[in-house]
Amino acid sequence: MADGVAVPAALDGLAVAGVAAVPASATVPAGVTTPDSLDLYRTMRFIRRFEERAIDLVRAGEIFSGIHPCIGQEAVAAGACAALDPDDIVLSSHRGHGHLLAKGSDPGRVMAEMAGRVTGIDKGRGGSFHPSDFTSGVYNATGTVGHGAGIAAGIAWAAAKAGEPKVVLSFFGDGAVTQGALLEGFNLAGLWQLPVVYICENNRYATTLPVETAVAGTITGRGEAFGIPSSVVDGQDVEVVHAAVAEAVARARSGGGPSLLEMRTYRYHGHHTFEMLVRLRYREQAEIDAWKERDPLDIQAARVDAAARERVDAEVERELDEVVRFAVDSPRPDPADAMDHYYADGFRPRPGVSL
Ligand SMILES: Cc1ncc(C[n+]2csc(CCOP(=O)(O)OP(=O)(O)O)c2C)c(N)n1
Repeated sequence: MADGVAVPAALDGLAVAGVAAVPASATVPAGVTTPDSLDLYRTMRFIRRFEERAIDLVRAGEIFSGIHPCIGQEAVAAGACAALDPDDIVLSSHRGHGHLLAKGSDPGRVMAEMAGRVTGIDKGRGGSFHPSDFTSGVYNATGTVGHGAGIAAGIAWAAAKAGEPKVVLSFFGDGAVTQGALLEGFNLAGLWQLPVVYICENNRYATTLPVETAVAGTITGRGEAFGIPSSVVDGQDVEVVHAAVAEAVARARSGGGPSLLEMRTYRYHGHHTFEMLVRLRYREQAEIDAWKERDPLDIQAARVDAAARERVDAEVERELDEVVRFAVDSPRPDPADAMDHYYADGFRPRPGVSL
């Protein structure tokens, strides 16, 4: 594990100021296994190439609805999920492919879901935006920005009541911190000391809205207001992310309550692949280029053996060939089944009530 990295002067003024102060002290807590640096690199490489392949499928018309790529933000998903146990729960968002893959979802079934195929994790009903995968512990990503924070508190409360040692990791963007529902979730998590780790992926934009034009005060201040230990983390460095999340997870698991971690990161692509068609002028190319100077894959690649990294890159390509083949070759749902799988097994709406 690295001891943390200094933030280059080139990034001053891009809202990463203050990042260096936090990761330097982020160390993996005693008793927690340190992930292998090459494994972390592999997860990030897999997420990036998976999404690049998915963008190809959008262009080819195999994925109809487009996607929200997390390219550039891979260190957050990879580092955070590496700090979880298989039984822990992840609440994701509309930008959730990286969370699913890092938590252990079957990549072929995730791609098939994005392509609307019956072999997908939600039988092709959830698509790229609203996936859930109960086998890997990734619960439904609601389309309503900010609402996952309350659902996370509810799941954590239920687990605590049941005496299960689960931790819930709730991902959301900087746009979500302006939603009232998120503060309701923070309040309950703080009040009842629930085992939730809130992770804000501050990629600086909510669709086209820059964070500094939308968010009053600070993001961490919102956690502190509810008595939740809150800190800013360098979201470009997967080992720093892992150490910070591992510390928060250990505290939550031992009854120490919630945490809020604001990960400073950046998305290279548009908000959604519709930006491939429409050039939205809300950020300068120079800003994108400056963030690419601290690309999360490059930071991690410098820590691993070059030959091992090349081997991993080749393995990832071979695996993704299979993933894409599986998704594209899988059948689409039969329109006659359109109303199936709306409800949880065993649940039926009351007669006369339409939900
Ligand atoms: C309550 C609510 N308001 C608006 C929207 C429309 N919307 C979808 S994604 C998005 C931007 C979210 O930005 P952020 O939370 O920063 O996440 P990011 O897209 O950057 O990952 C918005 C406004 C929504 N889905 N829900």
